[in-house]
Amino acid sequence: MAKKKQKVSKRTKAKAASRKSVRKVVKLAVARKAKSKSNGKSNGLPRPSIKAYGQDGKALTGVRILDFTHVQSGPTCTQLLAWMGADVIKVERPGVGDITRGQLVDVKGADSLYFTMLNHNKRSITIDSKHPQGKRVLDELIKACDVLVENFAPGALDRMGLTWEHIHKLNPRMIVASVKGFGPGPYEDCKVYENVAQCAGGSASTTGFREGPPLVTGAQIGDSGTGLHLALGIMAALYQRNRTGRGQKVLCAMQDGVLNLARVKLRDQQRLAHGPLTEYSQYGEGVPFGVAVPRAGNDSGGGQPGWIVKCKGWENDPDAYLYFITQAPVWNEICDVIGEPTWKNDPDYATPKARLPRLKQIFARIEQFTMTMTKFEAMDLFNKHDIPCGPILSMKEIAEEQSLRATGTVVEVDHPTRGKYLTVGNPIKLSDSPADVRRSPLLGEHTEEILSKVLGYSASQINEIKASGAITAPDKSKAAA
Ligand code: CAO
Repeated sequence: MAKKKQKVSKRTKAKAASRKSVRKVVKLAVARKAKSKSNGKSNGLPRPSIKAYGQDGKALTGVRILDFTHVQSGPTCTQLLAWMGADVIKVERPGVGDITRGQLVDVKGADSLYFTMLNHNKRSITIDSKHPQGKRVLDELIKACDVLVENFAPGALDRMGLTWEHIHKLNPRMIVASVKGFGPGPYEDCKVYENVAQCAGGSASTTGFREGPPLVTGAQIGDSGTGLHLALGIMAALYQRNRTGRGQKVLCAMQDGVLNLARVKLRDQQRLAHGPLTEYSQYGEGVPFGVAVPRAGNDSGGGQPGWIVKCKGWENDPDAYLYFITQAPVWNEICDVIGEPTWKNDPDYATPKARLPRLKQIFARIEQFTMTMTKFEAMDLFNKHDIPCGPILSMKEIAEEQSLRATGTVVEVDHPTRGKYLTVGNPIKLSDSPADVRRSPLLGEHTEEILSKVLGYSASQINEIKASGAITAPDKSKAAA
């Protein structure tokens, strides 16, 4: 009897095993079929969405950012991530907030444009990160977020107790992204602002006119430039996390970011060892080069010489100028348009090399011509002949430019305390993830919403946290009494 039972169970087992292997074969066949349907390029990704473009969420839908940034560099980064669909939770000090809320104020009692223009599409929660109860709330937020972004002074995050070790113990998937002024080295402990980075990153030394002092540029290459670099690093870390399951540190030093944007100047530094930089005006002017890359005025940074020339009205309008490029392939057209047809075959002008020592004189002739027309007329005329050039646009002209409004690059936003204002929208256009620009949050506007909806705290727990003083500013009247 026992033997019979044994035999039956052996048979049942064998049958089950064969059923299992049949199932396996069927599964493999299905997988193979699916693979062949997609041209053998099965990569484990979902099938293409059938929803209309722009209707299937945003690029970063589902990514939650714990935004500890302030001033400009960090907020630039998190604003970009927010425009791409991330849920950005900006943590601010109770009663104080990001210092820029109150800097360069134009409308009394309202958040400044400095703040509003860098913090769109975010939510604001106020937490005192040094208060024990505040620390507990932050720990919960760390568990609920994918990325922590910060640009505090060196060491400040650690002083809050938010070390890499602490964060990673709570959430091993967390990406911790930081902007600092300098990378590891002699200056790593220094606080840094925009212009310090422009100076330390090689931009200031190579900007301006040869005869003048170093110059900083209006474009915020130290702050916003580094914020852009950081956003790219975060994207890459998120992508890598899909494979590894773990977070990592992302560090962008402002000095490095500026140097990256000024890399053509490090190129020129090395070219100096092989002779003068012939495309710099000073070569044509016979001024010897020193040991370092000089300031190049308005010389173009590439192999096609360019300069800024005056246009009609320059005497009264500081922006009546045009950037003109003597691009070699259209040299004949340039000669014809400006009325110097003989230059086409003149050995002193016919080749780019022959022109290099004569650039000052060539641009003076071009300027004589452009001074007879407005910058916009000049732009129209030269572009008809494929000659590259660009009008110097003032911020007023840019603000009024309708084509920038049409693309969402310049956007009008309404704000409850300051009213309507213009801002720069997302300059990165994604066809399946269009950015809508929503106003910046008021200080602590979403504190309760985040505590209840993100962290799941009950009303009584929220009241308890409030009473502890961890999320509200101390009552000044009580303190004075
Ligand atoms: N609760 C409690 N304390 C908070 C807080 C919160 N929610 N948020 C910030 N703080 C505290 C910090 O912990 C820090 O305190 P400690 O010095 O005691 O540790 C303090 O606020 C000030 O932070 P900070 O030193 O970063 O700010 P700062 O105004 O002195 O310096 C800046 C500003 C920009 C120079 C500095 O943050 C910095 O060098 N950042 C890195 C580089 C950078 O991004 N620069 C570009 C800025 S944009 O131009």
